[in-house]
Amino acid sequence: MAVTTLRRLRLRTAVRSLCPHSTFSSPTTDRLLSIRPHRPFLSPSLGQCAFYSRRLHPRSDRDKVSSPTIPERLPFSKITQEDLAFFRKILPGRTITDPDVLEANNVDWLKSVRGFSEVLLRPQTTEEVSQILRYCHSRNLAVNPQGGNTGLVGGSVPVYDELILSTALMNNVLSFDSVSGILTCQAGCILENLSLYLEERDYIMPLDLGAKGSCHIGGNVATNAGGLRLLRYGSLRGTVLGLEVVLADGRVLECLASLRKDNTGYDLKQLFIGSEGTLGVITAVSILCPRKPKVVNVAFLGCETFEQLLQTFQLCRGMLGEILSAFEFLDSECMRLLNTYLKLPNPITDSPFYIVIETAGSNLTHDEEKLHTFLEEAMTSSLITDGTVATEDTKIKALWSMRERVTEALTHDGFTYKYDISLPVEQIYQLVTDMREHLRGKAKSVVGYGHVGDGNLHLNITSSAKDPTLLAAIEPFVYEWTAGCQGSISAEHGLGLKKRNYIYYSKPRQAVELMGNIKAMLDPKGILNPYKTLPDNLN
Ligand code: FAD
Ligand code: 2HG
Ligand code: ZN
Repeated sequence: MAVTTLRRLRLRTAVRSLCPHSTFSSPTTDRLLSIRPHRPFLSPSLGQCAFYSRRLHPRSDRDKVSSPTIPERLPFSKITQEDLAFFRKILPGRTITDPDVLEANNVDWLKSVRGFSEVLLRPQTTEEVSQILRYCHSRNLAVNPQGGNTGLVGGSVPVYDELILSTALMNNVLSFDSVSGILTCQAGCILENLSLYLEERDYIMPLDLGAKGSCHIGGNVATNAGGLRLLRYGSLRGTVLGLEVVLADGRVLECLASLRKDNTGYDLKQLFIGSEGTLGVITAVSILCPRKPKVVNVAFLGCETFEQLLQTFQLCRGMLGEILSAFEFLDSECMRLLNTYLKLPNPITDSPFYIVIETAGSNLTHDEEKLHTFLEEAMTSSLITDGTVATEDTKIKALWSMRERVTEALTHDGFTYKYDISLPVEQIYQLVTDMREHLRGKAKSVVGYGHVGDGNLHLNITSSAKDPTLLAAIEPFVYEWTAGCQGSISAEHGLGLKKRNYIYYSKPRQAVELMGNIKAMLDPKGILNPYKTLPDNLN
């Protein structure tokens, strides 16, 4: 029986290489721009209902959050004609005030929050960013740094009338060393463009994510984005070697070292990685890139239980070892949404869980043999029930779409409540099961997917429209559950506007206070991305 099933696996591989997945759409560079969901915008006051409609009940010191509401507009200056004249002088043709153009910059990717900025600044150089911030600092004007605006926690758009400082025109590669693999580029380079640039030179970016067609490397660093390759290449905290950052008062902090090792004092760049635009504007990044693997295989597998999925992960780590580059999962609810809204057919038989395994190595025979031995073992032990393997680029992309496009499919299902949770890996799906039971049909869909290899669950819950009653049932349940397992309430997306008041579920008060001290030291007037990341009382 196991042999038959395995033969089917092999057969599927062969069939895939003969007939392309014509029904799959392959990713394009502008895909993200064309899939913006169409749902009504929320004003900040309405947004309040969405994200802050209830107070948390303090149970311990950690839980004593300040008022979970959007704070009043802080006393920043309002932009004047003189201010505009200054910006137009330093950024001729790149100081945008046309409300139609500004619309896309005022609304987040999820169309869940919107700001009311009247000015978009598009600098091209670090010197221009420095001039902008020096001026804003002296005038007490608030600034919202923005990259590709694909952030999922409401951090990328203004809350009120903060000026939007976009890195869209800061998109040059500054240098690439083909011996060390160190790339230095401006912050506004689109991740996918960098990947293409590197692939031509036999290298790849150490990170990859579904938003690659729009997100900027500066935005990735500012959110410390994880993504699909973290299992293999680690976090940006390890691969980013240097940063150039413009501080709130316009000073340029040049920490753009391109060294693998550098223990001279505090590692200041780490402060800016994951700081979500609240401590400085990242203007350039130096990053260590891995060699492009010669052979890539992707397996899409079906599994009956999450327990078996975890056992498959264990087996996979042991048997694939150094060639394993990703281990991702989605549940059958995700598959239903992919089928329904994106018309992506299931490439294998229906299963409660699906796994995407990627191997990346240098020897075709060695890698394929390893993968097939692993698959044979997984099938013989009945850990997986069905599967298909892709070896060609277009088919690999098609299989990856099944995982990467879940976020997009969800936007068609209704209003989405998103949770990005880090947990001990053996507990990650229990939260989905418990949440389903807890909500007892109150939600339209409750789906689980994510980065198993990193212990990172994406729990997404939809309803046909924004639903405060549903929200009240989800929160603080989800945060208490997570804190109960010593998990993190934000594994990789950051806190932004939406999650900042829940920080105490994952960080002790003392640590949050220290964060406030650092913010006050680097940005004493609080002009950089106000109302984000830190809780209300520290903003
Ligand atoms: P933006 O959204 O523009 O900004 C995000 C934050 O960074 C904001 O707070 C902003 O102020 C700040 N910022 C941006 N640029 C700078 C800068 N130069 N200097 C200082 N601050 C700056 N995230 C993951 O971790 N893993 C995933 O797998 C993943 N997949 C995604 C898939 C989809 C379809 C989408 C829509 C999002 C996904 N994300 C994922 C969310 C992720 O945070 C972003 O996609 C990405 O890292 C943000 O980059 P951006 O350029 O769009 O930044
Ligand atoms: C992913 O891993 C992203 O696909 C997005 O981090 C997750 O939309 C989400 O919740
Ligand atoms: Zn993710």
